[in-house]
Amino acid sequence: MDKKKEFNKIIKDIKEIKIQGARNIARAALKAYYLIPTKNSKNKLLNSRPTEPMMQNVLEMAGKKIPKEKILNHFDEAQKKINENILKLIKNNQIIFTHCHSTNVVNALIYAKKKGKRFEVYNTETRPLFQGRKTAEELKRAGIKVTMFIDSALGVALKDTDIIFLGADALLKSGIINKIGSGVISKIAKQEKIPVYIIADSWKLAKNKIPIEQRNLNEVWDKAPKNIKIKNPAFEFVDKKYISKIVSELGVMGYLEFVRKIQIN
Ligand code: RUB
Repeated sequence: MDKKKEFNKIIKDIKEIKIQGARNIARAALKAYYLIPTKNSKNKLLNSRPTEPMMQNVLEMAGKKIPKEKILNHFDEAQKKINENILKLIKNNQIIFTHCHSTNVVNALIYAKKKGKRFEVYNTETRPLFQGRKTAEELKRAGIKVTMFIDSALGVALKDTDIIFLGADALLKSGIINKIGSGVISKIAKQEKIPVYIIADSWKLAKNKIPIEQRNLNEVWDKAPKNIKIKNPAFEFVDKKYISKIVSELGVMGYLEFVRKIQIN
């Protein structure tokens, strides 16, 4: 495939959510940028998903001539540290709840399993695009016991849950943004006294205001009758007061400590 074709294919796949999750989007955007490293391609990439700070951050670094290897290596190096950090949090025989699909979360759980931790996972299917199925399949392939619930059963699922791991798309001073549903999960968790851990690479820090992405209405109801109003917000804010700890490559920290460490404005 020539460079232009490959570049356009990556943009198309990001727009159509074939490439999904903050980390995968940032990685794919970098790959595309290095194929055609111009200001124009950077703008095209930024516009393909304007709500992804990790993509914004890595493209900014790439534009500043920070060595390609240094940026590319970060993803796996950060994941390795996250994996080690998460290990300390999981106790044997726990039920861990997760939502949507987060590479940072899934990789860390697979690592914990490899290291001999015994636990099972409850997850949600995550309508309308069902990214929860991707999570369930990947965990199952790694030999982890998974039980999937429809989204509206999350209250039931949380009744048996010991600990919640959520990914993040954006890390803000006041909290995080993650897949729609993360807000209500965190509120129930607080009420039920279930700890909520955000598992995220610190490069997801948001330097600009991040709008909540509103997605295609057809995802919710294809060919819906004209007079029915549909909303499809894809992400949701989780206030720091609901976050027990954030697990990043920098360690396991309270949210305020983390904010101070990475200096979010
Ligand atoms: C994915 C999602 C993930 C974060 C973090 O939403 O909300 O929790 O992006 O993922 P979508 P990761 O599928 O709509 O992109 O850990 O992979 O960066």
